[in-house]
Amino acid sequence: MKHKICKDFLWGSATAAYQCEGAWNEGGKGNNQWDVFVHSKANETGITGDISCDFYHRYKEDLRILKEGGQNTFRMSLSWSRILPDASGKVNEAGIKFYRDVFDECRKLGIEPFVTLFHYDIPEYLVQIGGFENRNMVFEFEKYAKICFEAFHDQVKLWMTINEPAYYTYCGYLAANYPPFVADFQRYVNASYHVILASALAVNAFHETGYEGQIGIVQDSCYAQTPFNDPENLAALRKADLFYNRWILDTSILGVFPHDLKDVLLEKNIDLSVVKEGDLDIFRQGKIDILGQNVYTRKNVQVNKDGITLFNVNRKGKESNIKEGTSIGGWFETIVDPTVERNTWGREIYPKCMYDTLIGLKNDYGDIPVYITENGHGSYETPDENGYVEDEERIRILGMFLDYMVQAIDEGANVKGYYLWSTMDLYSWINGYEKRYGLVRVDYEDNLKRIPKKSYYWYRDYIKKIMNES
Ligand code: BGP
Repeated sequence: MKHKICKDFLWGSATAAYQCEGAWNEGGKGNNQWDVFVHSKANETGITGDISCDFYHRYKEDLRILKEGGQNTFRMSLSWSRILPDASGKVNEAGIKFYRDVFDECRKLGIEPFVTLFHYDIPEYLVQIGGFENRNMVFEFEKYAKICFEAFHDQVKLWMTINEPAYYTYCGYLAANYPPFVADFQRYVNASYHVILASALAVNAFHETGYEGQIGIVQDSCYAQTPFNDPENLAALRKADLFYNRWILDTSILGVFPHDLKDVLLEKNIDLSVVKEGDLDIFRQGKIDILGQNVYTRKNVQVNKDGITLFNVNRKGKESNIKEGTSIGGWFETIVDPTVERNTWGREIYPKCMYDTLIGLKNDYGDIPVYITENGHGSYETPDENGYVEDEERIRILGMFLDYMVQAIDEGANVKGYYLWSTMDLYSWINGYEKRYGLVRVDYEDNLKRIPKKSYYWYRDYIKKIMNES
């Protein structure tokens, strides 16, 4: 049987500005939320993204290696504070030049750039006004987005507004493991609302420019599921689905709020005065063209009966027994399923969530084009004496995810591209540099030398084989 993968399918890998660029105080860049955090006392490990893998100076080498690995597209994000370094609103021309040079290099090599405007790194002067808790942030984001469209529209045709709104505000305002380290449901709702409003404004602004291209948002969670079939658990499933997915998918794809979202939030006495008159029009006018879907793991849930709200995040990998999980008192809790393999950080390895999510999206939202914007496997790694890593575990696991993606495409899912996280080893937010995801090893002890891993060659061959069968 021939697979139904389109001939112009994009096969690539992904990065984000703060995690790979380095050059944190070079080229006129201003400080952002992560620069300030990693240089503060709150950063217990002292690990920073100051240099990281130094993509800023080595992008030509990284793009060449990517291309040689059979990939035809590269996902990256723009550093907001490299483009607008301070509150004056003056554009940093050196920042624009850097990104134009990167895109030129992409075009020269036949690599399609796939660009996210915001991946977790708010400029510090906007943190000072309260970040996304402040409604003005949405207009700041719109301004920034317009500057980017203007500066790069001739080079970039595929845009994403915001990376993982749900996970970003979950970590920053509930689990309190990313800046600004808050655990407060009301503040979480306020920030989350402004994030999706900002995205809709930027989508609308892009459409108004009339520039060629498409724009979307990057959703992080896979579809929620429950093994139970009784009304109580199905109601819990719906709440989990609202919490993880629907507030982003319905507003971005359909331009409306989920019909039951308000009532569910009112159960928790959430003040919804953050929603202003006229906002609905913004959502209606800001519908996305394409969806970015990150795929890491499933959300397997049941009803929560003990009323306890808890967010478990494993920061320490093998030094900790903590299993990743969430419970929201009275709503739902994630299930610890002992039959499912977990990674070193306690996260479920459940490749079928790729298939379930893609088929779910098709059933619920029709044929919106979907890009798998991230799919990866984090692990500790030991290279041989030549620096070569035989990452068999990554190959085994990502192979299963990919096969499920192909199966979903064969069954009609409208998938246009796939980005493996990550192009090379890079900074892993609170997990630093020991947790690695890259197709290419970065030797932090030896001048940031790049050494393709076994998975790099495997991915190249997988792409070739599957395209031959399509
Ligand atoms: C996603 C983020 C990425 C990346 C990845 C792996 O949520 O979009 O930026 O970091 O997860 O996460 P981590 O590095 O925390 O393991």
